Amino acid sequence: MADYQNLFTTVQVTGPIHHGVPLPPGNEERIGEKPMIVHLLGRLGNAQIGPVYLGGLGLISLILGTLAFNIIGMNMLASVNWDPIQFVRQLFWLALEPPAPGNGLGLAPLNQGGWWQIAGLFLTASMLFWWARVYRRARQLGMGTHVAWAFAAAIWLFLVLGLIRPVLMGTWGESVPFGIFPHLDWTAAFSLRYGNLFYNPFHALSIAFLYGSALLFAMHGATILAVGRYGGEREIEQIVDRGTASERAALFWRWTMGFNATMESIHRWAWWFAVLCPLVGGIGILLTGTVVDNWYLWAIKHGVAPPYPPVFDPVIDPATLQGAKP
Ligand code: 07D
Ligand code: 07D
Repeated sequence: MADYQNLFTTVQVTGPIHHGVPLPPGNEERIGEKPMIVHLLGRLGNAQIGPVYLGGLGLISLILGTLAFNIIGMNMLASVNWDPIQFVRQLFWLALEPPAPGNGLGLAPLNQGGWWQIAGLFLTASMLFWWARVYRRARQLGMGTHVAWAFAAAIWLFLVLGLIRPVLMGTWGESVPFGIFPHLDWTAAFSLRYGNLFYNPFHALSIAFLYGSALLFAMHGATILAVGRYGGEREIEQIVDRGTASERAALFWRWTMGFNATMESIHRWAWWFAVLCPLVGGIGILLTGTVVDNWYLWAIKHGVAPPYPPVFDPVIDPATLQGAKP
């Protein structure tokens, strides 16, 4: 028996090409006046490609981002003696490292972190221009700026990791290298150096929001697909009427858990969970090394973690040992 199922299949209805609403005066023309229909992309999302709005902010952001990306790539290529084979083979291990800790906040020689500083400057500027683009595009379409503020939460963590905290610590050496595995090594080393990030309550909160985001996304995606047979993804006409897919979706959760979201509130939950993940994370990173030097000892002091039973020697703060300070 043919069953209605929608986990992998999509219906692609192709109508007249749609350009979207006109933009207010002061905007540029959109690029790609003859949009394309790509069937394979239609299986993922919408089949129509373009038109796209580039604009000044978009152009600057793309140029700066490309510059940063190329500086990082060229430095990685130089680190394997300009050998393209080794570049591909070792790509995941290659890095563009920040200046050494001893250099403080000054400009470093190009090959001792200077390129990292330039790439970081371009990447940061590119990100901020893209943020401004997201903000302005939303305004020009008469939308709220919710996407921009959610993006700002991610940029906040990014700035804490690579700019704000290093400046507070007084050295670029505290910031993250560019590179796939090198940035993971940095993350592990950071946790170890500051006494195990698991004892940082903001890291724990960030994880709860990360896992919560995945849970909410799974519940929401599943619920809407489950009422797709009643047109549940067509939210507007669903909100007010009895007997709709929307009402079934709500009843499903009320009868399963005793409580349900509404068509609006579920998106608010999603927004807050996603936003709070990097937002509280950034607070946790900002406190590390500036206010709290060792999260494990902090946790013992505040009764968060139990001290080891007295059969062991007392735990010594490694920062008090000889050779710990540079
Ligand atoms: C799926 C949207 C698409 C985005 C993608 C990322 C680049 C980098 C450039 C080599 C969910 C595009 C990647 C442009 C290439 C160069 C120079 C988003 C989706 C596909 N990380 N991290 C990854 C970044 C930090 C950590 C992957 C960026 C912190 C751990 C990818 C930043 C810490 C793990 C990546 C950043 C940290 C990763 C997949 C910036 C703590 C993994 C990302 C700008 C937060 C995972 C090999 C993904 C992995 C992973 C990018 C920062 C920890 C390369 C751009 C310093 C533990 N990180 N990361 O899917 O597989 O995101 O690593 O701050 O296990 Mg990371
Ligand atoms: C990275 C925001 C910046 C990204 C931006 C995007 C481009 C791409 C290109 C389009 C993700 C820029 C995009 C440039 C353009 C294209 C192609 C957001 C970012 C602006 N941890 N941990 C977190 C867990 C441990 C450590 C957060 C779990 C260990 C450090 C998250 C575990 C140690 C840091 C989290 C675990 C450790 C974190 C990240 C388990 C390592 C951070 C949230 C189960 C041994 C970061 C407070 C996020 C943070 C962070 C999860 C373990 C270290 C919740 C589940 C104990 C140093 N960890 N972690 O949104 O905020 O990232 O901590 O073990 O800095 Mg952790």
